[in-house]
Amino acid sequence: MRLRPPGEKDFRSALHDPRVATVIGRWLGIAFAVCFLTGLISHFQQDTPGWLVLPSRPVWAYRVTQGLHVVSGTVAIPLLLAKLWTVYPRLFAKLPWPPSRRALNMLAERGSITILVSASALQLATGFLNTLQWYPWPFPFRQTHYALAWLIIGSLVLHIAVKLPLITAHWRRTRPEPASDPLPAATTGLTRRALFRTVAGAGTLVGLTAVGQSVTPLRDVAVLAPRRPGVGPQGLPVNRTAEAAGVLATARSADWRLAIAGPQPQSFSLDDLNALPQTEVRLPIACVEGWSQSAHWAGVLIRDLLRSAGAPHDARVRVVSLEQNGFYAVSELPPRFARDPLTLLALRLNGSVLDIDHGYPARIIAPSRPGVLQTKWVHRLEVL
Ligand SMILES: Nc1nc2c(c(=O)[nH]1)N[C@H]1C(S)=C(S)[C@@H](COP(=O)(O)O)O[C@H]1N2
Ligand SMILES: [Mo]
Repeated sequence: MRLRPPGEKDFRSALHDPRVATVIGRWLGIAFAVCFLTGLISHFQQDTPGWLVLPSRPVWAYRVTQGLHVVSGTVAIPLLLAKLWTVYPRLFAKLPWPPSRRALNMLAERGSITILVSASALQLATGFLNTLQWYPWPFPFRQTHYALAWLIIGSLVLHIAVKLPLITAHWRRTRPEPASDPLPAATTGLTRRALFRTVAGAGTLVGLTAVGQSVTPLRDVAVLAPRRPGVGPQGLPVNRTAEAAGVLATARSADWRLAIAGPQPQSFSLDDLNALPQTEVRLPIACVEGWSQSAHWAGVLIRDLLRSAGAPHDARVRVVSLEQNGFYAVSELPPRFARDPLTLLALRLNGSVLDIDHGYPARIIAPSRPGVLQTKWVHRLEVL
């Protein structure tokens, strides 16, 4: 037997066909669309363009969108693997020789698919590692994730446009066509239906492990999650401990005061704050890394504190933590969140004084915002 490199026709499983690629491609398309849109929401929460007004109700909106983001991204991993397996024999299709217009088209198509596949693989892999709270790379995660997202969506739109004739031809289930191939397709192995079931099952399984980070009854299936609902001091997970943030001493110091820089600067001791009217809210922490959980918070309304400092109604506020140099040591409250009747400088959590790891003596809690903006160990509010 003469050895030769494989050609496209050597891959004879009936599952390497456009119908399978179309069906799995549809699922993948939905996962990518959900992931992209929810990702934009999260990005704009953290980097709000001037023209954008973000809603603060329902209070769980961000929790749901970010949960969907992480679930759709996780589910996309087995879907992408299945899709690549279905179509990889196309890699062995021979480019026509001598170079013709058709060969050029094929090359351009392969180029755009290379971008789509490599960007998607990088995006899903780094996103997944992020949900495991592992950042083993030197670049800033969110900005890179955002840029890759646009690259993926752009090349995906191009890919769909190029494949549109094939997609529409295989959108509906068709009777099997007589094989145009002289070699009949292999009839052993998985059927299409079995493949679809396997892929859907794998997607559901990994999806559930992601959902388990937010839905308490499912927390035991969150097998990969570093943080699970209900597990942590005061029944709430912790992302960064006081020790890791280097605030153990300053946060416990008897000299702690809250300073408000505004038209009439103010300074409050913890006793002063406790003596002010207290508000109770039930709001979730929704971490960008995928876990979320609701809790009872009590403390002083930010808008009352701002009023005491003579801040205007539409003031923006910079929130400063005792933490030095951490990524989340400073955050900003846009006017609509600063004056919200649910936005607190929280002093208590689930009925007792804040645990040091949850931000003692005082932290921000606001409705429908990413966890990264719920600043802990606050000691300064600046009216901007
Ligand atoms: N100062 C400061 N605040 C912070 C953080 C931090 O690292 N430093 N982490 C944030 C992140 S990423 C999340 S998800 C929430 C988690 O709050 P918790 O630890 O009280 O559950 O706190 C936020 N507040
Ligand atoms: Mo977070």
